[in-house]
Amino acid sequence: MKLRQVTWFTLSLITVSSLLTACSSASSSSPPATSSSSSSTGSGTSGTASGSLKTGLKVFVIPKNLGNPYFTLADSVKSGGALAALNTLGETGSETSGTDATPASQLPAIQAAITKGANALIVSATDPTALCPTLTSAMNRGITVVTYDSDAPACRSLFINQASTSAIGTSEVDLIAQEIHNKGDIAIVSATASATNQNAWIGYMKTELKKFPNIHLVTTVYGNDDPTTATQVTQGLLQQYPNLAGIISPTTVGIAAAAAVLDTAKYRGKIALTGLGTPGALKKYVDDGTIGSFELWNPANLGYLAAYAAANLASKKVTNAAGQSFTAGKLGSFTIGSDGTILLGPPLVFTKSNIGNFNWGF
Ligand code: RAM
Repeated sequence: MKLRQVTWFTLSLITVSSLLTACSSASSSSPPATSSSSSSTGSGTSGTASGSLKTGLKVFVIPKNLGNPYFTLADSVKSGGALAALNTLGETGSETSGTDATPASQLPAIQAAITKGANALIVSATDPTALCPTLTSAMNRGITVVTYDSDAPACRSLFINQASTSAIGTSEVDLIAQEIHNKGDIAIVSATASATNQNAWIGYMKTELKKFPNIHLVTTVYGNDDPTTATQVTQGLLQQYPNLAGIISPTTVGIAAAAAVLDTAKYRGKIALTGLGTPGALKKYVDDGTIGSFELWNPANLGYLAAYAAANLASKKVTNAAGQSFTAGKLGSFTIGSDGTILLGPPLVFTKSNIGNFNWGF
């Protein structure tokens, strides 16, 4: 194992152990009594532990799509995600989007939120080019726009980044390289071709692959964050590239679909699989050897942090200038970095030895 890998794994394992307590308390905390979609008659100011943030803000959480378990974790009250944080802060939070991870599906939800009098939008961008005209006009009307998970850099104030973009891309390649002993053809099963986060990670994967002259990326296919499509494109890969040694799927929907396809005697242990997935969905594949290791951050913490960032920004407690800090409840203090980006922290690496400690995700 190379030194950089050792450092990455060590960091991740440290993170695993230090977050164990936080993860379990997040999932066991009971939701507040306030309804996540209750109506509000206007914003006020609270003098609570959150500081003098405005309360009653209408905050719309707009994931790439509804029905994606990753975003259910990031957003919901039950998981301790964005809506839980908004409830705690006394805001009026609701989650809305389309059912497909496309701008055609997501844009009407953004427009409807603006029409309903949104004070703040928390958006995972399906396609920055398609979304920016609407998000820019929202900002011009004084609406706070924060992105999380997938950025739209030209039309938001803050981006809540789940983990270092370069480290995700680099480590995904390092994980598959380890599995296939630095040799063979690999493919990527991505989400959508227009998603900022997927493309940024893939960009860093391609850079990292230059260090592995005997590994060849044969293609990238797109499952569109849809289980059926992800299954079909994975099956297509196996037919088209019978000598495939490994697959990287940096999407929770994609890796779960690919794992189900590879979980047969024909492929298990012969075609390596890694990517970004939830431990709840992938534990059985790690246990039976279909997956050696994969990564993810805690999606609920990502949504929770995005909610605190949006509330602080909408309350004018921070701007998007670098160097300012704010407290995000149980997660502690965060500082705004360059380009208006706030970093959640290093992701976790899940293997057979630790996956039993995590049950979130489905
Ligand atoms: C999918 C989405 C999301 C990504 C995760 C890892 O659910 O594509 O944007 O961050 O996977």
